[in-house]
Amino acid sequence: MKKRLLFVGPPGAGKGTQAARLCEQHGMKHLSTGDLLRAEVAAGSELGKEAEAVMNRGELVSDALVLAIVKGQLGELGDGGWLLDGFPRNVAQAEALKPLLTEIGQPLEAVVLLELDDAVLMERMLSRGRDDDNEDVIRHRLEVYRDKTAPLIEHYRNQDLLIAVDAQGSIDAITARIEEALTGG
Ligand code: B4P
Repeated sequence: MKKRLLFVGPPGAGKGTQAARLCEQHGMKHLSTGDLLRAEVAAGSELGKEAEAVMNRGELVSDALVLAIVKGQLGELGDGGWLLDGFPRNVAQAEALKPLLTEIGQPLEAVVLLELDDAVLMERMLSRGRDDDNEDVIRHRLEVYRDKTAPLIEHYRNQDLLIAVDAQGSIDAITARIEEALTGG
């Protein structure tokens, strides 16, 4: 199975949910920029204070801040495989990531795109109830996704790395779909 991965998809598509399961089942390291940012917010660090307002507006945190966090974690990736969840979020972050992975001798093997309708995304996020999960903010996050993150789909398709997976259905069914896609089935 391919084990050096990125997850891309609209907010609420289930990237965090599926990434945690896949990493647990296959002994891979899970690196979620959303979780790392929320940990900084909870710790009340300077970085967290800067990120909190941006996240609660549904905007993307600055590339410099996210890259600083990711760079600090790359040494911890190990050699059992890894999954970057929610990063990169735009083409600039993707371009910054590539040489960092080359430097550690661990190039990317696949980019999993989780695809889901807006109505289902909205429903899932409203029931999750995180601080940045109210209807206006979610709408804005969907716009930001289309504007800034969706261009990554073409970016990685052109590099022959993109695998699109239908993210509708039960959590188990989606995990099975992802595993099948990653083993070339
Ligand atoms: P993230 O933490 O990445 O979260 P997300 O996109 O909102 O959700 P995800 O797709 O992981 O969905 P989840 O599994 O939770 O981003 C949050 C914010 O952080 C961003 O808006 C941004 O401000 C900032 N940020 C993060 N990375 C950044 C970067 N690289 N650059 C700049 N800013 C960055 O699932 C959603 C809900 O659905 C859950 O309640 C789950 O239980 C449920 N669910 C999942 N699968 C389901 C299924 N199959 N059926 C029913 N419910 C399901």
